Amino acid sequence: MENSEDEEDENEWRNSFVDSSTHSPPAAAASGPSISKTPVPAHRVILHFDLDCFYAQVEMIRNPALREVPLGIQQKYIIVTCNYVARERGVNKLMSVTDAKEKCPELVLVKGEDLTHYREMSYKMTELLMSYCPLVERLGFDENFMDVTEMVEQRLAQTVKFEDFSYKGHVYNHPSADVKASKYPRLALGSHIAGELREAVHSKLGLTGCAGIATNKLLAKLVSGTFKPNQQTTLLPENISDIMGCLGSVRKVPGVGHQTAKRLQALGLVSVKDLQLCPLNDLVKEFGSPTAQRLKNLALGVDDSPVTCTGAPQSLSDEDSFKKMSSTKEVSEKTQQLLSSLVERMHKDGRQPQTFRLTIRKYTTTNKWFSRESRQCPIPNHIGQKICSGSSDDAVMQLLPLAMKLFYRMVDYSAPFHLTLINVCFSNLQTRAAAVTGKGSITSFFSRGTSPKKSQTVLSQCQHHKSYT
Ligand code: DCP
Ligand code: MG
Ligand code: MG
Repeated sequence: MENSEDEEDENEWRNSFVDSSTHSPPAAAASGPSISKTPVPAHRVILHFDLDCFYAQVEMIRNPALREVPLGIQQKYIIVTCNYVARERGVNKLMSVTDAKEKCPELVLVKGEDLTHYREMSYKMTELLMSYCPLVERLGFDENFMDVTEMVEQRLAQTVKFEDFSYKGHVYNHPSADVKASKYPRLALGSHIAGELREAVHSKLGLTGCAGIATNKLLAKLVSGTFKPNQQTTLLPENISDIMGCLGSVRKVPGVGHQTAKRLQALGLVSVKDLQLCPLNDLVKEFGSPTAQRLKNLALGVDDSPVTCTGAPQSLSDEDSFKKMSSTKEVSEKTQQLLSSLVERMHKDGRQPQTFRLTIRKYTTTNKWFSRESRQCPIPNHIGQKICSGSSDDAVMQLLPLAMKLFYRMVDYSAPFHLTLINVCFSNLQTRAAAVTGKGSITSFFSRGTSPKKSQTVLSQCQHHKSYT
């Protein structure tokens, strides 16, 4: 929570659905079905995976003794997540440490401010899924969408008798034993693929998680948490209105964020039902046609947005927040510390960053969380090369004066100041191939340790799949 995830992860979350008031979504994600130019397959099978108590699982893998005890992962004064032993004893995600200790005095706490291990495991998970089918899209650190339509079609062609098997796992609002696979055979096959993938994730990475199986991303995400932990649920088309109706507030619809919910509330629309019943024209007046249509569709469980191959992050960043920082010495020390870990990650990534950005948050009583300011500058080639070649200490020492220059452009240090956050970010990341062709590339990220040939194949499949989006 305190350290930022890769920016791309943050953007993905917004781009995937509708609430993008501060980011412009890519054309494909922005377009509602009414203006979408390229058709999507009629019978998609989309999976959504969400790992169980993710940070806690990573810590339990690192130290198996923690499996037996109630475990909380602490960032500053908050328990960002806890294992299921702790949840049985009344501890919840995002509880304050004080409240959690009160509920469960025997709670064991592990600090979770350094995201290195979580990030590594997160990308291993995506990479593993991509080795089965390249159409994988990350959503945050512990979630992935996967479009398995083609895998399903291949299996469908080989399957003769559906009477012999049923759905794997739960079926939303049905006892699953009662539903025959011959009813929606594609979803039934999808449920088996999801089961196999969850098994692979468990045997290869030691992680458990939930999966949702449905005909689009929105529904797959909504249904995946129906039974937790370590279970999976399929949503049949006839139960779409049930699951949407259960949501209650519009805020529960993935992609309807705070800003959109506020604007909907101003129109008197609070529940999903209100949104379903609202005349489209009223929404068009407030949001414009594409967004209005998109909102209406989301409320009805309709989502044509494609699963978009994530590829490597577009930028790498790290940040820390604190109660008060008010001297340039502290700013310089903190920036140096953040740069050290960022430069190390950048080196492992292998690409050369072209741009450096410094972001700060100044303390204000009125607008505590939304007052970030940033400045950026190009990174001189000789520093970029130092990052790539692993001369990390040198690179940090040369980046620090650049960072401080950007800082002085935002803060008048001759007067008192009060910062609550510093973020350092590398963007415009270029591979050597990209430097030659002048194009951005995502080849290096997932292919570390694999042959270039293999990553090329996966990528060309990605591009092939993307072509229908
Ligand atoms: N996280 C965080 N700050 C937040 C929300 C989440 O640092 N405000 C981190 C900790 C979680 C991870 O992201 O482990 C994934 O978030 P989830 O909401 O998926 O929660 P968990 O995976 O921990 O639990 P669950 O089993 O309910 O999915
Ligand atoms: Mg999770
Ligand atoms: Mg999650």
